[in-house]
Amino acid sequence: MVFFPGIGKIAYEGPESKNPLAFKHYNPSETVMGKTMEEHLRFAVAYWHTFKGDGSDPFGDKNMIRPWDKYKGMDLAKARVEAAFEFFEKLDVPFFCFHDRDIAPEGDNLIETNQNLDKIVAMIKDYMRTSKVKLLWNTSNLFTHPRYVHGAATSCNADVFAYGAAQVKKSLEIAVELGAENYVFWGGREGYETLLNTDMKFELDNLARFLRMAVDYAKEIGFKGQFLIEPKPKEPTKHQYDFDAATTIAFLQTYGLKDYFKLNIEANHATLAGHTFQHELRVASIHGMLGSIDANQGDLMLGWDTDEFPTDLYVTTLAMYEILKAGGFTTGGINFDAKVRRGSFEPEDLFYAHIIGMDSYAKGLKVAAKLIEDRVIDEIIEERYSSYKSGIGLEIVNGEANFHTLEEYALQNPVIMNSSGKQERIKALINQYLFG
Ligand code: XLS
Ligand code: CA
Ligand code: CA
Repeated sequence: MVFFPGIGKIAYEGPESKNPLAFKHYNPSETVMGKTMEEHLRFAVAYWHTFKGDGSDPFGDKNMIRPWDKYKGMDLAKARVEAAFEFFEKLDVPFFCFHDRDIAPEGDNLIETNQNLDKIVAMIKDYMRTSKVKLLWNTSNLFTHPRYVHGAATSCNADVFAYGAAQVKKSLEIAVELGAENYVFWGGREGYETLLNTDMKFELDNLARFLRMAVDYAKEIGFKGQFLIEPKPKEPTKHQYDFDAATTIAFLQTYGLKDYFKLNIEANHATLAGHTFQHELRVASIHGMLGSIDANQGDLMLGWDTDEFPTDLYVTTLAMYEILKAGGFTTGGINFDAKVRRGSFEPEDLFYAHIIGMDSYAKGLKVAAKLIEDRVIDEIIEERYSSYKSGIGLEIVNGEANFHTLEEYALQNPVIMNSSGKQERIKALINQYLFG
C-alpha cells in the first residue's frame, strides 16, 4: 500500500524554489569542507513522533490523520514499517531511530512481547536490505508502562530493575541484528519527586550498576556501536538524574564509566536546563564526549519539552559550528526528535516539517563552515586571550608562576587595561554570514 500518495522523492531545487516539497538548502551531494552534506549531517527520522505521534495532549484526543491507523495490533505495527520506509525513501534520509515499544506492541508477557519484536525486526531487516537507510540508534522505552512508575534502573523495586535490564538486553540484541551505529540511554523516569521517600545515593549507585551491566552485555554479544546518554533536566520527574551534560559527565566519571559513553545532546533539553544548545554541545565537546544530537527546538514561553521542528537558523548555525569544531560526527547524526504541531494534522505536514528541519541544518552547516574557513570566531578568541601568549600570561600557562611571582608582578603593574568583549560587533558579523 502507498501511504503518502501524490508525494514523490523530495529533491534539491535551490534557495529560489517556490515548491514546498523541495529542499532549498539541503543538497545531499554538495561538498562542504571536504565532505558531502549527506555525510556531514547524517539525518535521522524519529519513529515515535513521526509514525506513532497522534496529536493528543492533556486537553485533547488524538487528531492526526494517519492512513496506517485503520490497522490494529501487529497489523498496525507492520503498516507503520511500510509507511516508515516509504517516508525515508521519499525524504531521502540516511537514518532512522526507534524505541523498542515504537516498533512493536507489548504482548501479555515478556516472551510474547519479545516475539512481537522479533517479527517486526525481521521485517525491518528485510526492508533495510534493499534500502540505503540505516539505524542511527535504538533505545528501550523504560518509562511508558505503569511498571516504571518509580523509574527503571533507579526504581525502589528490584523486580522493576530486573525487567528493565531484560528489556535493554533485548534491545542490544536488536541493535546488533540491525547494525545500529549507536545505542541511546535516556533516563525516562530516572529521577525523583521528593527526597522524603528517596535514597538518592542508592539510586545513583543502581543506575551505575545497570549501565555497567549493559556495557558488559554489549561486549559479550559483540555490539560495536557507541553508547550514548541523553541528558534532560526534568519531565517526567521533577529532578532527572542526567540533568545536563556536565552532571552526566560527572556521574560517568564518578562511577568509572566515562570511557564507554558519549552524549546525545537534545536542543530542547538544553533550554529546559537553562542552557543554550551551544553550551551543552561545547561542554560535551571539550570532554571529548559529543556523540550525536536530537534536533528540535523548545518554546521559551512554554516551560515544557515542546519538541518543535528546528527552524531557528541562529541556533542551527551555532550547533553546526560546535559539531564541525569537534571534528564532525563519527557514529552520531542529527535525529529529528520533533513533532508536528497538533494543528498540523495532515500526512503531508510530516514532509514539510522534515524539509524545514533539514534545510535549517543544511543552511547552518554552510554558514558554520564559512565562519570556520574565514577563522571569524577563532581570530576573535585568539585576540581576546592574547595576554597569555607572552610575559606573565605565558608563565601562568607554562606553570612557571606562583602566588609569590604573581604578587610581585601585580605590585609593579598597578594600572590594568581591559578590552571590550565586542559582543554586538561579533553578532553583526555572524548576521552578515547568515544573510550574505
Ligand atoms: C524525551 C526524550 C526521548 C529520547 C529517547 O524527552 O527526548 O524521546 O530521545 O528515549
Ligand atoms: Ca530526545
Ligand atoms: Ca524531548
